[in-house]
Amino acid sequence: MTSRQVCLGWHWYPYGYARTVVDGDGAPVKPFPEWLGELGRRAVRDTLGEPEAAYDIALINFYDADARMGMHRDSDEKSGAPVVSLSLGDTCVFRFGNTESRARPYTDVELRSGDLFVFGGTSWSAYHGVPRVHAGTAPPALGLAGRLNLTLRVSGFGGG
Ligand SMILES: O=C(O)CCC(=O)C(=O)O
Repeated sequence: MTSRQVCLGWHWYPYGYARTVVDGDGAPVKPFPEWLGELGRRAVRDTLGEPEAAYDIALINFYDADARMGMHRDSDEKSGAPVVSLSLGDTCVFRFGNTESRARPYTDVELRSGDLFVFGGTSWSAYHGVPRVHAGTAPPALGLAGRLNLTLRVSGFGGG
């Protein structure tokens, strides 16, 4: 992965979560804001009609023109609640694969600024990645050079 990442609520590192930036400066992780939790709940309500889950993690990835994210699965959370992904800035190619391996079959879709994507049910454990960013395609009014992606997740860790 060559995107740059910051986390809210819980800090992800390969391959687990911590309350501090254990693989960086050791600082406490920044809080997860309530408005992002509401955005996650609303997305799941509107797309899947599923009962509301308590979102408590945001992984925020910044992609410059050369950044990529390899095929992987999100499997370090204890909850199987849908993952909500929100894209801002440059358009990317998002590769959505299968649940067995990083290899084909997969589908490439373009995620544009403002697109919201929900991985629920069996899709929750599908391999996925970002093989390409189309530099310079962000809406000018956003004032963002590059791509930001936020994924909202439910840790299921309990205890707050
Ligand atoms: O940037 C994206 O659209 C995908 C992000 C992702 O796969 C992740 O955070 O696990």
